[in-house]
Amino acid sequence: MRSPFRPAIAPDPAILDDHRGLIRTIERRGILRGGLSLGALTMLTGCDVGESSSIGRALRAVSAFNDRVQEAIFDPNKLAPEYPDAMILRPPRFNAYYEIEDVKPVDGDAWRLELAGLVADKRPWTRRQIADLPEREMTIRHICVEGWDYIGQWSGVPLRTFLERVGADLTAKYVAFKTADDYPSSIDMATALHPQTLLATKYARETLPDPFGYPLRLRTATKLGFKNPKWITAIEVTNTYSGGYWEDRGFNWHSGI
Ligand SMILES: Nc1nc2c(c(=O)[nH]1)N[C@H]1C(S)=C(S)[C@@H](COP(=O)(O)O)O[C@H]1N2
Ligand SMILES: [Mo]
Repeated sequence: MRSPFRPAIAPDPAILDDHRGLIRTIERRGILRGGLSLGALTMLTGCDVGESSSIGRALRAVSAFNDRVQEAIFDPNKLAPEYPDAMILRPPRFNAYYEIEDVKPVDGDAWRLELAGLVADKRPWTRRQIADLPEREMTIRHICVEGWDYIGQWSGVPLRTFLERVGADLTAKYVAFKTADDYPSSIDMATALHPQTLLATKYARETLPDPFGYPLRLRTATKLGFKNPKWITAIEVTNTYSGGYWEDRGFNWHSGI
């Protein structure tokens, strides 16, 4: 069954059709991680070297334009479709910027969720404290830009509930995340407050398995897979744009409906 839910504007498929293939290409060509501009990506995807910077500039402009359009059309009250339990994929499909064998499990007892930025109460949270918060469950479609998707069921505290609890400034522009595997990510406040945006601690009603973000990950029904950081260690509420792992490598920042 095809879902009617598809991101309104796909994240620059013309630039990058397979981000894992891209990483391999980047590694093969010996270009350092982190120092890659969209212009360099354009070169990797086969454009003439001489044109790369102007094309890069044009692509960046298109991407920034897409971000503005997507933000403007985002409907905070519109819910993404949910599905019956029978459709839940077990186990879920794994993805990261590295292979599943290289996942380093997080020690849940030592783990703390740090808070930063425009938040009144910055005391760190333990796993138990988070487990005591009200929980919501959602069975939604996970869509990866690589071109695959699956139905998954996640539960956890709505990010809105959590942000209210810690006295976050809900008029701030962004909510940014840090993770145990150095995969920064950030989302707009409207998405952070959407009812289908959770700090998930469970998959299919069981504690999240290590590869899928134990002990805490973001799960939002209105964004592409890469905007759902796993193994979250810190949350910052801010008015300063901070991008993200794939966002800094050319993916559309908004990447949602
Ligand atoms: N910390 C972290 N979160 C991450 C990633 C990652 O590499 N590191 N990959 C993203 C991508 S591209 C996808 S599609 C989803 C995959 O989530 P899943 O393994 O639960 O299906 O996680 C996202 N969150
Ligand atoms: Mo993805």
